[in-house]
Amino acid sequence: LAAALSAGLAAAQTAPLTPDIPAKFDAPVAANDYVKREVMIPMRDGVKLHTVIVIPKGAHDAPILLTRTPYNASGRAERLLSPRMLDTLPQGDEVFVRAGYIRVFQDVRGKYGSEGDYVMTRPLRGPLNSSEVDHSTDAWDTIDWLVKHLPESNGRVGMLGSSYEGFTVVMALVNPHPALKVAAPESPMVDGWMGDDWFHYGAFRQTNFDYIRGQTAQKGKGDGVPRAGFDDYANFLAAGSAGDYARANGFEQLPFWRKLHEHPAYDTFWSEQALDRVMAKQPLKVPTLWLQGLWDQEDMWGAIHCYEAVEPKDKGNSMNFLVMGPWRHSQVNYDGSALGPLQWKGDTAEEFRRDVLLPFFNQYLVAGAPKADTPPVLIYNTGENHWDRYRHWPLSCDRGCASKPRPLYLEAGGRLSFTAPAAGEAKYDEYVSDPAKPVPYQPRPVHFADHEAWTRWLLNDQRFVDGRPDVLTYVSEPLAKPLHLGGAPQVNLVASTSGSDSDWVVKLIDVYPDSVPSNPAMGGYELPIALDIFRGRYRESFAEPKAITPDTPLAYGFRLPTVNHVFQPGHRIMVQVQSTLFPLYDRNPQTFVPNIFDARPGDYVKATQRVWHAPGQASYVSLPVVEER
Ligand code: PG9
Repeated sequence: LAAALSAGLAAAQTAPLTPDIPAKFDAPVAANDYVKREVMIPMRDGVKLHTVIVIPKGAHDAPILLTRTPYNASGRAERLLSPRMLDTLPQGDEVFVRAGYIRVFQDVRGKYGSEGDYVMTRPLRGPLNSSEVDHSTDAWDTIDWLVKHLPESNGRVGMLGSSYEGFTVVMALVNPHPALKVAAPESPMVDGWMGDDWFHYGAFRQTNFDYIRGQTAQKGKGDGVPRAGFDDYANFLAAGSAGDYARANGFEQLPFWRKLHEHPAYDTFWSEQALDRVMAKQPLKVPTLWLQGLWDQEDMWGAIHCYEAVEPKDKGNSMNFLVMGPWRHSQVNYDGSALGPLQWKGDTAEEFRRDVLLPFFNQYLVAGAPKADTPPVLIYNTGENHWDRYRHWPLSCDRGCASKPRPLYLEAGGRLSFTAPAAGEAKYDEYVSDPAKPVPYQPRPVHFADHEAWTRWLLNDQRFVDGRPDVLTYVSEPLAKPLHLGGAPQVNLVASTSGSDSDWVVKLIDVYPDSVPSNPAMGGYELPIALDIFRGRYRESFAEPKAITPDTPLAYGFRLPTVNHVFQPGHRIMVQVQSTLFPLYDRNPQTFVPNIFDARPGDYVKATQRVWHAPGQASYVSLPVVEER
């Protein structure tokens, strides 16, 4: 009997050579406080989009929060492996999880689990899109399906997302589905040529190479470009033009790179897909909270320009809302206690999500929710360290604002002054811009993959270049009283170059007092509050580049990013001018060539640059000064 028993036991045991990977493993889900459904939602052209739906267990009459992403819907709903919905969804979603929302992430067509063709920021149907589908129709079809297939929902949908995901929110606002009741495009990519991701005023951003390869070399997750050395300053200098870098790394195979290469100027390829122009043409039908960071190193253009484009049509001040936080790109969804050297009062991002975003969404999505106390404009005051609430924005502008901007003149001797330059002083300052020794945008070594460095470069202490012979520095006297800027500073540079093309970089800087006893590391800190680059060939027309007449003072006008900043007494205002910001921006060869992507080594020449400050040829930054009443 004993022998028979042990034989029986042996038969019940798992044989040593049983393959240890079963055909299928089902993780127990009974203990989860949520139900996850993965579905393929059919679009009007038959293409099915992979959609992850996370529903709180026992939900009924719950609102739906939708994000459409090129960044892997499954991954977006898997922060931690956990039976708790709060842990599995992203940090930014916590307030919505606590409020009982149904959360939906969807892969955009052609990426990750979705069928169809992927087109980078696919334009709306029209001259650039002859198909029957775009992100507006895909959002419509998705929302229609969700409200018909989720019995746990109350049939109301809100959309939210940052950057590319913000772009898909804006797209959903074009002919929106009636069940879309509220939206928050966060740092949406809106105009890729003027000032979001790809270019700034025509200067190409070379960080895009890693992004383009990572996103378009394959359907799923990809890699950046392999590099020979750690320092991308050296890597990109050795490569030559951006086009040379692309060729050496196989980018001709990637259609999106070919499109960029074929459209270096602001032709209809760009202007037709610029969403602020699209939004300007139609009244907003969905209450929308446009949102971005004040130091948004990726999408600085989109939210503020959409807000401004729509505002004239929002007569009742009831649809169009603006939030600008003291944040880097997408920081709204993470911890917002600090940025670079600056420490805020508490976690500004969490505070915003809890006290502003959630009540705003609840108002439109939850039956019986109270009306939220959402100011039309909520902007962090980065000099005084608090939120400001306004009815309108900007506070200071040439027409229709309570305050008018004041020109701050660049003067001889590196001075800045609110009075125009007088005759008799030196007429200009000059420097030599050498494309072989471009000014770095952050201290070397530059490593694009260093996420920390990338997220704070806009706040770097500019003393690391102040004093370089190819950087001009102008500085005011210490301020006797606070100076509040509320709006977008406007550059009016009168400059000449010995070359036939040139870039101009202008930085508006808050210089801390030499000694800051409470925070010694900030003594003398040169904090950029707004900076940008302008490609000189577009001086007369963004669509048609023209050679610059050498050695001739010409006016370059461009807008800097929006600020809400109070310069404190004892601080000084500084303006720096230079001609390169490398390797973030590709180098201008300083010789006019048809397409800078194809510049040859011989086209890169040193140029003598002059910034003029003579009567009638005054360079200035028009500051959106707020007259305190
Ligand atoms: N800034 C990123 C991006 C958006 C759209 C196009 C290309 C890049 C992003 O964070 O999604």
